[in-house]
Amino acid sequence: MSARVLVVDDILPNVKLLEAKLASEYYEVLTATSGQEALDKVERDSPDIVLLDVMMPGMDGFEVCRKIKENPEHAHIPVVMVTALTDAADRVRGLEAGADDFLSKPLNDTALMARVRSLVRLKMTIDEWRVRENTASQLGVVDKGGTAMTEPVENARVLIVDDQDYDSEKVVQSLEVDNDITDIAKTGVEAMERVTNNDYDLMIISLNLNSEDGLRLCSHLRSSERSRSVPILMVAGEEDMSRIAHGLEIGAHDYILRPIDKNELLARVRTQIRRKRFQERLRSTYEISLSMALTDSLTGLYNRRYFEVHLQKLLQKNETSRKALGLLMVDIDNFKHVNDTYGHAVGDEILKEFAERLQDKLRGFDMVARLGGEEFVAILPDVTNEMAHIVAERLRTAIADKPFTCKVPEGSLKITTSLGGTIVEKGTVADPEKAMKEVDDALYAAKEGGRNVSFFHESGRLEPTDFIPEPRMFID
Ligand code: GH3
Ligand code: MG
Ligand code: MG
Repeated sequence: MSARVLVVDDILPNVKLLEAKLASEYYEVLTATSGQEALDKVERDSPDIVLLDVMMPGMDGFEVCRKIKENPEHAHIPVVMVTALTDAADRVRGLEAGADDFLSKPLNDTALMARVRSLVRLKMTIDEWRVRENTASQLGVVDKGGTAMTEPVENARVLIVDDQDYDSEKVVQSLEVDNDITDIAKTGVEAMERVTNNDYDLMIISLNLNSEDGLRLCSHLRSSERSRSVPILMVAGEEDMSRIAHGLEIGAHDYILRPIDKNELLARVRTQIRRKRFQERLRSTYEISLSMALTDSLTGLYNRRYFEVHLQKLLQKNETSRKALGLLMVDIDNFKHVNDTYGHAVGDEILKEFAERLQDKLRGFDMVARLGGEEFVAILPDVTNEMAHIVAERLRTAIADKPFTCKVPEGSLKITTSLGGTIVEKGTVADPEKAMKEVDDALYAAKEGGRNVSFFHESGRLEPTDFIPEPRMFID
């Protein structure tokens, strides 16, 4: 996963050192040597994460962090304070300024990379929801400004998994300040049971359980449907650094070292709860708004209105992205004939099933919309030419290879579809009309070419024989 990291330090050799480490892991690195320069770059280059030195002349790291977090446009960019200070009071000051984490100098490489990776992953998830909510707000179905992270942190429900009474008591006491409800589980089995019966906002898990591996439990909770989106805060000792790194890798959100500092714990807990609630709100307003105005009532797919705004956004994103984007126009062949022969109701049945088959054959983050009539469109982010061709042929055969069951005397109808495609290369200036004209022309060529065929703007007609799946070794 590539991401843009902004490194801020007033001492140039420190900047260079971090830049080299991150660049060797294929991160794109931006640098700044003062607080003001850092703020300018946040504004201009929207980094995915900021590594921020605390001690700088003029504006110090705390102030820079506060300024980033005060701006609703930037509040969700994770900030990691890089500091020589190990004093708990300073950590708390940083967390209060909104920092997402701390790293101490000299930097431990494992901790650095694990941290950067897990915070970037979190940000990208939130980014995705922000783009979608933003689309919704442009369409006027949700309030503008809904993308600021201003959720309350109190009255949360927290699960503590720890068999050391001393630690769990300390956690319970710390969280009382926020009026949180806490449950304690002493074993993994107990934890899984609790999770099945309750909705938690956060799970705090010890990596030093007596009878089992806390990491295994974290991984279990990550993969279980019920607890997948509940953040995990790990509790461990300094000597567990590599296991902590592993935990962040498999999806835990944060960690705290023993002896637990109550203020630090509270600050970290609040950050996780705020993020979770923020993400939940984005998701739910998004879902409500969509069902209100942006879907097609017959097929449940996105409608043209949503598609046009979303395509514009994705194309704009594509200007600076490293990935190409595929666009497919999919139109049922001779559909008028179906309607004229069997009536509109049968036509509608076919349209529904057609939409389901398309959706079935696409990835979760591909987007398919019904433009109107029997004309559909799919956006495939992050594809190569070859992948886009495979997808087009997969969609074509998903329609042609199996007759559609519907209320006709024959019991089913053979339906085919033609597809027009284009690839928008990375770094292309956004031009939705041009992309749409390309797929339109390609679709026209597919129809001219006899129908039940895929045609790409760049590479012409696809030969179905090039896309036959490998024969199976054993055929029964
Ligand atoms: P081609 O292979 O060239 O695409 O031919 P076609 O007949 O599919 O295309 P044409 O655009 O001439 O006709 C589209 C038909 O789709 C017209 C109309 O009968 C039908 N249609 C459009 N919207 C709906 C709908 O919502 N429900 C039903 N049942 N039919 C629809
Ligand atoms: Mg048609
Ligand atoms: Mg048509």
